[in-house]
This record gives sequence, C-alpha cells and structure tokens, in this order.
Amino acid sequence: SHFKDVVELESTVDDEVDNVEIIDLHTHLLPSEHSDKFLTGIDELLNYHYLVSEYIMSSEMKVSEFMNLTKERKTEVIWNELFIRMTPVSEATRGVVNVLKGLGMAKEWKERDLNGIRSKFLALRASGDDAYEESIFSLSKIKYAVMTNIPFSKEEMKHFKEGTTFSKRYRTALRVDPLLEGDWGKVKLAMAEDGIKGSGIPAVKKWVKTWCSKISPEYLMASTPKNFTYESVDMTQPGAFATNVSGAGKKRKIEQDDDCCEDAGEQASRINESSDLLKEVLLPLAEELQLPLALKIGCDRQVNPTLGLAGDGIVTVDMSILLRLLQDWPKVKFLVTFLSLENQHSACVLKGKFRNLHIYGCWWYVNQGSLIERITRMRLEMLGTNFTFQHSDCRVLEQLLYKWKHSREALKLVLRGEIRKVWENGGCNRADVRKVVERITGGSYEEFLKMRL
Ligand code: REL
Ligand code: ZN
Repeated sequence: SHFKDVVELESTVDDEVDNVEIIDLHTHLLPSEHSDKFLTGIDELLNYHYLVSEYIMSSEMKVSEFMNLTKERKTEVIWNELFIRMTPVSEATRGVVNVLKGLGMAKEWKERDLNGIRSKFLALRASGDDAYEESIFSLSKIKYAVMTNIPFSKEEMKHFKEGTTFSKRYRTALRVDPLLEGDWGKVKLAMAEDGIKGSGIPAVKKWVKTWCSKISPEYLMASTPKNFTYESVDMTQPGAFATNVSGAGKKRKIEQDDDCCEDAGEQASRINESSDLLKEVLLPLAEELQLPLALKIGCDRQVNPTLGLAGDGIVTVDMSILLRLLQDWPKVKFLVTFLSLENQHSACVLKGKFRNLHIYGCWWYVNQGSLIERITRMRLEMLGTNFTFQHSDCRVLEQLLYKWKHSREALKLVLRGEIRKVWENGGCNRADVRKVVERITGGSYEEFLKMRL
C-alpha cells in the first residue's frame, strides 16, 4: 500500500538504504590471503593518503622528515595533530572516528586512547583474518567488492600465479594503465617477466588475454593521464591495419589478424612498435573479449611528488574525448567516473546518448557528503536509475564501514526528497523505493554488464 504520510515515506527510504546489500564496483582492497597486500587496522587507517595530505598541510614538520618516519610513528603524529590538537571535521577524519564507533571503540575514542585502540584491533583479528574480513563485509552490508588487480605488479601477481584462493566477497578487475598511456617500456618489461616472447601487438594481446583467462576480470580498467587524448582513426589514411573484430566503428582502420604477424615480417613489427596500444590492443580486446573498459578520468598525477600517493591533483577534461571513444567503439562498454565536479553534468548528458556508457561513483575529490548529494540528485533527474551512485575506492578493509556509511547517509537525504516527489504525484510504496535503491547500488551495473549491444 502507498505511504500514508511523509514520516512513513522517509523512514522507509532510510530503512531501504541502510539495508541494501551494495556492490562496490571499484576498490583497492585485496584479500587477506594476499598477506602483505591486505591492509587493515589503525595504522593503515591513519596512514591513508587523504589523512597524510590533511596532516602535512598544517604541520611544520619537513615533508621528507615525515616520510622517513616508521608507519607507527606516522600514525602517532597524525593522531596527535588531526584528532587531538584539532577536531575531526573532514570526511576522512570523521571516517576514522566512525570506524572506531562501529567496531566498539567509542570509549577509547572518547579518551583519545591510541594504545587502547591498537589492542582492540589486535583482539578483533584474533579469530583469524578471514573471519575478521568477512565480519567487516557483512557489517558494511557489501555484497562484493571489485579489486584493482595490476598485472604490472610482480608482488601482487605472484598470488594469482600461485593460485591462492580467496573470499567470494572479492571480484577481479585487470588494471592496465600503461596500455592506455602507450607505455611500451612498461608493457615489454611486464611481458618479459611473464616469459612472453615477442613484443609486437599480437604478443601484447596474447599477454593481456592470458591474464584475463587467469583472473577472469569483471572489466579492464585504467585511469587516464592528465593530457590523455583520443583522436578518431581515419579509414582513408594509408597504412591501415586489417581487423578480425566485428562491428567496429565506421571510422576505424582495419587491424591485423592476431596470427598473421609472423608472416608479415619486418614491416609489421615496425608498425607494431609505433602503433597505439589503446587503439590496437586495449579497445579491440575489450570488444573481442566482451569486457567493459572502466575509465577513471580527471586525475593530474603527482602535482606534488614529495607527497607520494597524497600528491595527486585534479583536472577538468574535454568531454569530446569520451564522445569520440563512444562513437568509434559502439561495441565496447565504457564504465566511467570523473574526478572533477565540472565534468559531472556533461557526463550525464553523454550517458543519455550512448547505451554503451555507464556512469558510476563519486570519486575521491567528489566523495564528500555535499557533493555526493548534489551529483546523485542530478543523475536521478537526468538518467532515472541508469547509473551507479557510488563506489568506495577503499584501500583499507575497515574503510568499507565509514565510506559506505557516509554515502548511505547522503543517499537517504537525496531519496527522501526525490521519492516524495513521486509520492505527491499519485502515491508510491516500499517496493517502488526498493527498485530505485537496488538499481543505483549495483543492479544497474550488473544489468549493464549483461546487456547485449
Ligand atoms: O584508482 C585510482 O586511480 C585512484 O582511485 C587512486 O589513484 C587514488 O589514490 C585513490 O586512493 C583515491 O581514492
Ligand atoms: Zn581507485
């Protein structure tokens, strides 16, 4: 039956948002079985690069001196500065406090008792890392989280090579930034380490395919560099490649068949060496393997390299780049998120024109309550429920607790207002609310993955 009043409507919205099992479609989490790559506990939480940057901005300590401290010492100075000398009002500092509360450390927080917190975390892990890991997923009500798996990272890939099994709460994604950047050096090095002979396009394709069949990724992914650009390929230009990929965009050159390289000899390898890894490898493979290409657009890497991970900035990008990709590659699915607030509106317009685009998340510098609200409301107004409202980008396991708490809070505020408009139009009920909530927290994403283009 329809809601009888606004009070009932709002409490139903809150309840549905609080209890929906979410798909977290981009994180940097890795499973406990990947031992050294599994980040958990208070030291990792306080060493998060968002907090490092907040700390450094007000501290008088030399950056190099800070960077040379041990992890435990960094924890202490960040704690003293951001949580004792100052009040934790930022998203990232409030997050830590939320985790402490969520894990039964309200008393320790009240007393600012870092040692007490350290021993409580140890006690929580006493029943084993996998049990603890599972408890965090279930407390945060996350169905599964997609990882970022980097075939260029030897240390990470050794776990996959060894075939280590891990919890079903994690799904894989193959992160291949050097292919997007055209970084042949990195590609060749990684291939050599994996014992792949040859260095032309077919060899690179074979290498990527081998990783795909090894880890079965949900999608291929990359974050674009600041000066990223993509020009449509003109079919009429000489030196075109021959293709075996069907349904390519009308302007695309025909590419070489995978197997013809050996016969093509010297000329082919010359072409291969200079050719574009994005156009000749990444996009054709995404099409052939029917794997979406996830793009994170708008980061200006290392504007202050002394800060390490905390040193990345932001750029507003020219949306015509994505437009050309969508036009040229109608058979490739693009999962896209933007770092800049300025790009969010045009992204919605573009989504309204291209079925092969799915917009997701409020990434990093727009992962703030006020901005999540604003962006989510706009997406609902412009796209209905054809988007995914958030991803967490967690690096530390316990961040799932606070990042999703904050995002759920923002979503509730938005939906109370938006659902009310529907209700005032002639009524609505819990099932209507549930449909909206489930779609924008993972339902639309899974539908997009299955969709036939
Ligand atoms: O996946 C990415 O490229 C980014 O999310 C990361 O580079 C970034 O450092 C991340 O921690 C931001 O939330
Ligand atoms: Zn990320």
